[in-house]
Amino acid sequence: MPKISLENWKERYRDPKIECMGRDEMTTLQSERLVKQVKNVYDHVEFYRRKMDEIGLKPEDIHGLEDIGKLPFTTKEDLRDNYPFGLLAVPQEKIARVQGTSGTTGKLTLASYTKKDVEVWGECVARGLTMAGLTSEDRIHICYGYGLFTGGMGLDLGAQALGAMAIPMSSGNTKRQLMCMEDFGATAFGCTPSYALYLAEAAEEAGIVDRLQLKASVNGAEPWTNEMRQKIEDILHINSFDIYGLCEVTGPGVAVDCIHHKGLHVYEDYFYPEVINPATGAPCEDGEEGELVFTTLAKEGMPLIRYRTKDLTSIDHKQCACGRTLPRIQKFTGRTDDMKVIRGVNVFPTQVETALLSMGGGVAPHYMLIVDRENNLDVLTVMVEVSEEYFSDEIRKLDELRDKVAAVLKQALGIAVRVKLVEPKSIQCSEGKAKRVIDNRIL
Ligand code: DLL
Repeated sequence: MPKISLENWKERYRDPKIECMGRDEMTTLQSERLVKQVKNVYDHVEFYRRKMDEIGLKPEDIHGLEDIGKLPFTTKEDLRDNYPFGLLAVPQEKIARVQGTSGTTGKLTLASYTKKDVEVWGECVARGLTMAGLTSEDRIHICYGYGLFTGGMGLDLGAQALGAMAIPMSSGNTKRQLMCMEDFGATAFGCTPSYALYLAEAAEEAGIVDRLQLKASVNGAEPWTNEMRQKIEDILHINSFDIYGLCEVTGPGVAVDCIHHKGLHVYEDYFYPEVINPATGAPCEDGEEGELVFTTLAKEGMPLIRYRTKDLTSIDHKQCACGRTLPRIQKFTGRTDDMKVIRGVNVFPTQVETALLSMGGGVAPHYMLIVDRENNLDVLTVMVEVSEEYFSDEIRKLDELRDKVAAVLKQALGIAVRVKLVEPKSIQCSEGKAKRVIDNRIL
């Protein structure tokens, strides 16, 4: 299929009223939802009630968006402290599904959704798929993982809401992915951008690009550049779109970019975005870089008030060339913490530390993570210092230890890891905050 050019692109909206709503009308809608949500969490979530009481804030003090700055922030650490179900605003039997992602301490970050939350999630993804030019006639090959990770289920729900055909492949086995793409006549696919490029190159190598009927891809869960998008588009002759989300807020479908690729449109009727200075908490101007913060305006299961994503970006409220008034966030420039997204999986250096410490003898908790991109796929190498006695020992024992460390790390992180055992004291100790990650990827 030839790639559709910008000139020939017909803008489509799933919900034109919301997507092109005037600023005043949107502010009124958001204000009404915020007031209701604040009262809801105050009445039903002890954590929020306590936090508001501590600063003498009552729900009646929140009259609309203009008062949002009075509300305290919520952090990933708050989620951890209330793990797994401490932040629910409904009884547990109302929870229709849970989704999760890696947390900082080996525990998951868990998010709970009611039936209505799941519907809203599907609706938001469907808005994004529509923005990518897809309709009920499309066949969407989903090679995001299914499971606690929101990628597979999120795209699936979006395809369902759109009335399109979902092809739930999950990740892995590239040959089989390509065979099914061709045999089932997939017209679109979703996966991480790094895997999309890998798939594209595999299709090219196998000489099957012309036999595929693809016209679009929807990629996210990790940072990627416009150059990478162009590469995927050029190989497969498709249009590729960036999709963002996090399980706490909803999975994929919090924001998606349109054909103009000038930022990702945030579905602000459900997820109110703020960009703040991460050090002071003060709001940033449009165009100024800071930390993205979300308030879930209509979430029932686990509503979040001013949730700090740790993702760094800037926001633009000007109307887009596509006609949408939904504000756009720029591609992320990094995070405020040391989390790395590797092959779509969130990895914290502290997870490595916890796993190494749990192993007992043989290894020291001195380590370094090195992330590379080989053949367009992320590769994680973990350098680990070995205790003195092991180093003077026979090679076989070292090999065994390396395999054991690799198995333990794979179990802890959920991705395969290359392990390099190194001599004691060979990993550089930095002064002050330890530098635990070297990221050689050009993102
Ligand atoms: O990664 C949800 C998702 C699935 C988004 C599939 C898109 C496609 P989590 O596992 O909770 O959720 O990880 C969320 O991943 O805070 C960002 O740091 C990063 N991230 C997600 N999407 C993008 C993107 C899913 N498009 C964390 N660009 C977020 C850059 C992204 N980073």
